[in-house]
Amino acid sequence: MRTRSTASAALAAGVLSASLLAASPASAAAHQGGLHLGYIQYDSPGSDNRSNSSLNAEWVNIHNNTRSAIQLKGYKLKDNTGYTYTFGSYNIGAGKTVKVRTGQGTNASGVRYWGRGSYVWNNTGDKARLIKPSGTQLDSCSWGDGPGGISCH
Ligand SMILES: [Ca+2]
Repeated sequence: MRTRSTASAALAAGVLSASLLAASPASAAAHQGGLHLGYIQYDSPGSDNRSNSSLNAEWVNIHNNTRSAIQLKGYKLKDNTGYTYTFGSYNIGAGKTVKVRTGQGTNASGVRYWGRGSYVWNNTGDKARLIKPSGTQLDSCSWGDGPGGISCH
């Protein structure tokens, strides 16, 4: 009896650690399955001359990897300094991507313009956050000093 309960305890522990091991890839998959930050081109190519085209070559992709459209009104993008972009009404379809460019421009399907006159994403390292209208942080992505961009997933 004693031996049997020890054996079943060991078996239960084995099952538990197996489920813990399985939890990691499952939660990563769940994360990618949601609305999340995609590629971030934090370093606008060429010299940072603050021209509108250069500002717009700095951007963030947000990807909707769910099976439903999501209304982004009130969702926010925020950097380490506290600069914040708040979405107006924008319906992102299932499986779709919306690009938020730093400079000025005319909003269209798949692209939103922050409307800034200076860069937001630091080339020397920064952190992007995607925040729900409730204030809950949905995703974040950070990078260090270096040229180019980062694939957040
Ligand atoms: Ca930049």
